[in-house]
Amino acid sequence: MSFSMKVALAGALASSLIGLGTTAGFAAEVPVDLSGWTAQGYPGNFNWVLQPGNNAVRQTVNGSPTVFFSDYSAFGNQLSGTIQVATSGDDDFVGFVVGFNSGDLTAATTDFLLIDWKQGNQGTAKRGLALSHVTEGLGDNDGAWAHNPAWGVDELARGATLGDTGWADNVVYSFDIAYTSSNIKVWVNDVLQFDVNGSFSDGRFGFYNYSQASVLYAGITNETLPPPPPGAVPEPASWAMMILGLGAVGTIMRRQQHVRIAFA
Ligand SMILES: [Ca+2]
Ligand SMILES: [Ca+2]
Repeated sequence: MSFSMKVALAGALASSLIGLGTTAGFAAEVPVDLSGWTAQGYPGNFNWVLQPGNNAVRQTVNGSPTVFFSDYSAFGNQLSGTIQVATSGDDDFVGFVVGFNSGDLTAATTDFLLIDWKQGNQGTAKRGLALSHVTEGLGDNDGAWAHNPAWGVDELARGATLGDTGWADNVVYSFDIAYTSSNIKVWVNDVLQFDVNGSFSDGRFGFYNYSQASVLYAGITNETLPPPPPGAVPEPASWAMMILGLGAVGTIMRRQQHVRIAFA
């Protein structure tokens, strides 16, 4: 092969690689500046401390449900980073909210998703990773604690491999959360834990703690997801129907519930 042919081939190869890069994706993971995010919870029951560089945050209080949520909408985005419970103390809930709107913890009516992960079994609170639909706010009660549908927290799924496995002390886990109007996927350490279709609401990404101190989120990035393929049809059906059914049961059961008031 002549030198000129080699040059031409190399040029063609380079062009096709560039073409792949632009058409097939390789969307950039962009570091997220957390200085514009918002902390919410019950007064005196949370403390989200931004870390140097504004790309990590540590929550220090063992208290009622609290969130630290993004300054951009979650639809069409994938949030990634690491989560670590940087202590051997306690065994409670850490995780995320998705499609969250400011004020949702205490709102009477809500429509967001909760991804929570408990280290140990404790009374009605189950260890492991769960995905739930939250319809009546998220207080210090059997909704957040036991995923009781009577309190507007309806479990949609347990994690594929972590559904009955708690987080370990001081271990750094990677996470990825991809969210659209019709699907949510969640990976932990690159293992797909949830791939759930539904008819979801827009709102923010947020970090979530409940009754767990010393939780560090770091190396946070965001990636814009490619648009859904043409003709992709959302599937609002199955879990929405299930929630309607559970909602009816929840209404009947509501009177029997007790509010949790102590952090254990
Ligand atoms: Ca606790
Ligand atoms: Ca505990």
